[in-house]
Amino acid sequence: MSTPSPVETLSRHELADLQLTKLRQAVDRALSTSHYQAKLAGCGIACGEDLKTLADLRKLPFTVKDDLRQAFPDGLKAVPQSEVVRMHASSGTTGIPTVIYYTRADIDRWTELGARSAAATGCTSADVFQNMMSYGLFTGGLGLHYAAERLGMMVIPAGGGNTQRQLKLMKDFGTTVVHATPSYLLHVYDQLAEFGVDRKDLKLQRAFVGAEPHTEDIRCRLEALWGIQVFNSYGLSEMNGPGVAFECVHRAGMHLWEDAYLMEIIDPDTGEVLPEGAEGELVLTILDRQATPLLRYRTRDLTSIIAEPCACGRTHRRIRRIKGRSDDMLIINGVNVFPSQIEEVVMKTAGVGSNYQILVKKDGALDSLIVRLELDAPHFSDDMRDLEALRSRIAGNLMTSISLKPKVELHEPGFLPVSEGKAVRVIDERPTLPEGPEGSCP
Ligand code: DLL
Repeated sequence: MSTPSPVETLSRHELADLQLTKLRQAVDRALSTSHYQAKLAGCGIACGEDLKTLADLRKLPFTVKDDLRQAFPDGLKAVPQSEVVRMHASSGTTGIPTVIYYTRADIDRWTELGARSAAATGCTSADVFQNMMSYGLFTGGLGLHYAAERLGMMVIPAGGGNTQRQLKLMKDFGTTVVHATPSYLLHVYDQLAEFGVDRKDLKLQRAFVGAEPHTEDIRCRLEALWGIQVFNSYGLSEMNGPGVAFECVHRAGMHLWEDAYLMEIIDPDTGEVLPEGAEGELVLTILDRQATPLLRYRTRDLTSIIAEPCACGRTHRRIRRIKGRSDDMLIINGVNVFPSQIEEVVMKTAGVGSNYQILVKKDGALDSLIVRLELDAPHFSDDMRDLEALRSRIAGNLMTSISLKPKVELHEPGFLPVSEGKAVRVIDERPTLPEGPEGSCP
C-alpha cells in the first residue's frame, strides 16, 4: 500500500495557501509574455499581488487552444531560449500545432508528479514498467518515462505498436506494469493467441490507461481479461502531459494534483463557473511551469469534481472519468484529430470536390479512420494507376498533418450525400458503451 507524500495530505486550508502563493507567481511569469500582457491589460490585474484570494482567479480571462496557435511558436515563452530544455507539441485545430516548452525545473516537476501518480497506484522500485505509449512530440511516452525511473522502476521504452515485440518484451523481462491507451491494451490481449503467448507466462499486474476516452465498462473488461488492476490516467500536453490526474489504489476517480494545477468546472456555453460536483468543462491553471505559463486553460474535457475525501488519505480532490468533449476533436487510437485539419489537407488537393466525409469506426479493438472524397468530374479517371497515385498522395499528406494514416476512398461526383442543413462531415460509429458507476468492476 502506498503512503501519500506530505504534500498530498495537506489540509485543504494549507493547500489553498500554497495555491495562492503559486498562482501569484504564475501570473507574474505569464505577464512576462506579450500574449498575457495584452490579455490581462483589460482585467485590472497588473501583477500577481493583485490577486487577493483564490476567488480572484475568476477575474482572469480564459486561455484557449487558438491562443496557443496564434502565439506559435514563441509568443507564450516566458524564459530565455537558453533555459529551455525540451518542447512537446499537440494537434491544433488546423495545421499549426500547440507547442509547450519546458525548463529543467519544469521537467523535474512533471517527473515528480508522474512518480507520485505511479506510487499512488501501489507501484514500487520492484516493478518493471513497459511504456507502450509513443515517444516523440506526443507527451505520453517521455512523460511517464522519467517518472517511472524516478520511482525506481525498470523502464522498457517500447513505444507504441509492434504488438509481437511488445509481448516478447513483456515475457522476456517480466513486465509488471504497462502504460497504454485502453484500446491498444485490448488489442494486445486479442493478439496473445496469434503470437503464441500464454497469459500465464506474463507477470503483468497493473496497467495505466489514458490519452483517450473510455468507459468504466472498458476498464472492467480489461481487468477481467488480463486479471490486472487498471488505473485511469488523465493529462493533456498543454498541462505537461500525463500526470495531471491519476487514480489511486481505490480506483474511484482521479486525484488531480492540486499543488500543481488549479481546477475549475465551467458551463462550456456561458463560461460561468459551476458549483463543486456539477458536470461541465474542466479549466486548468498550471501553477509551476516556468517556460510556458498557462492561465485558466479551457481543456474542452467534460467531467465533474468529487470533493468527498478519499480512503487513501490524499486531500487532493478527484475528477470523474472524462465524459466527452465540448468541441469536435476526435481521439483516434489516442491521437487527437480535428476535422478541420483533415479539411485543410483535402481542400488543398487539386481535383478533389468540396464534399467529403470522415468516418470513424472500430476495427477489432482499435479505431479506424476513413476519409471519403469526391473527385471533380475531369479528374475521375478510368486509369486505376492515376487514381491510386492520387489516393496515396492524399493519404500521405494526411499522415503528415494528423500523424495517422487514414484509409482514403475516392468516389465519383455526387456519391456522397448532400445535406440540406448543416453538413454532416463526421460520422463516428464507435459504440458508446453503457456506463457503470466509477470503481464498479467486480
Ligand atoms: O493524451 C496526454 C496523456 C498521455 C494522457 C498518456 C494520459 C496518458 P494530448 O495528446 O494533448 O495529451 O491529448 C489530451 O486527451 O484533453 C482528453 O480529451 C484526452 N484524454 C487524455 N487522457 C484521458 C483519459 C495526452 N484518461 C486529450 N480519459 C485530453 C479520457 C483523455 N480522455
